[in-house]
Amino acid sequence: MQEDGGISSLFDFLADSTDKIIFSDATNKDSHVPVIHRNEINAESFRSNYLNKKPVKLKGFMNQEWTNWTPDSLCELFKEEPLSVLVSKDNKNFIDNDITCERAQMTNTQLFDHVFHVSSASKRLYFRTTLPDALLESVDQLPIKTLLDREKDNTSLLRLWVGSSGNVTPIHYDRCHGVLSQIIGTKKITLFSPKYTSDIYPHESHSSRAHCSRVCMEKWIMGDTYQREHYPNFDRAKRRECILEPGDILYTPPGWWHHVLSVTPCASITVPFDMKPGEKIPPNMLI
Ligand SMILES: O=C(O)CCC(=O)C(=O)O
Repeated sequence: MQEDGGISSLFDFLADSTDKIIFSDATNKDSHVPVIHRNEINAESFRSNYLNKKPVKLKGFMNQEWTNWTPDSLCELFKEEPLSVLVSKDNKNFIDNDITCERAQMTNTQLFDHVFHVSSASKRLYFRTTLPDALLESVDQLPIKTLLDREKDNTSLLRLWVGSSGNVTPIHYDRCHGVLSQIIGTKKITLFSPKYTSDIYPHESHSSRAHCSRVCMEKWIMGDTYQREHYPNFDRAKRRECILEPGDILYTPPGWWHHVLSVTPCASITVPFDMKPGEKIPPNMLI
């Protein structure tokens, strides 16, 4: 697949899927997240151009050993434990709460066989877990740490995400710097600047979902009457799109809204870096 211009080449791949709509909807006002190769950036230029400013896709920042992980070798890391896995109530959207998801217990082979070898459309699964030691060692080697200048971050915040093709993490923002590192499979991420917050229609500020949008992007794009009537300004929010493939890393600044679609079965690692005192807090995080 080509670099981010490869969005159109995903059409065939998604034939007969409603997700196709997302790929076909790109308009002139949408744009792609910039792509930077390791030899084109250093810590200083990263800080002046991207840190706390805008998302960027980074290539060449993951060691080979990361992308050598396979479904089978990841599966082996979990053979001792029964796994608690998210099952989406609408078989599409995954937020870790009782409104959106239930939990199922299964063994490592049941999970990995289902996600990677069974057609997942009937029952999509998302497994989100802290990192086993073998993966933590790989994260310690992550060259992106030199860009972010964060050597001593809290490793308990790191997560491995293993999920089915078609899984959606709906539009939300995080309070930390996000580093989404793709190990297996392809994800499509759509991002919106915090300046579009009113067009994103967040849940009430006092609710536990204040960092989540009320808009269902897929339904909105397909012209769903309820969505169009209740969230009429959603298309004022300029979308930035990014395709992540194994070895790619997406940096997302705090407060940036994002929507993540797993285009294929995927394994990714999220490396959240807390904001430092003195960093400018986006207005949507202050509400
Ligand atoms: O990969 C996903 O499904 C969601 C990841 C995400 O939202 C994040 O890293 O902030």
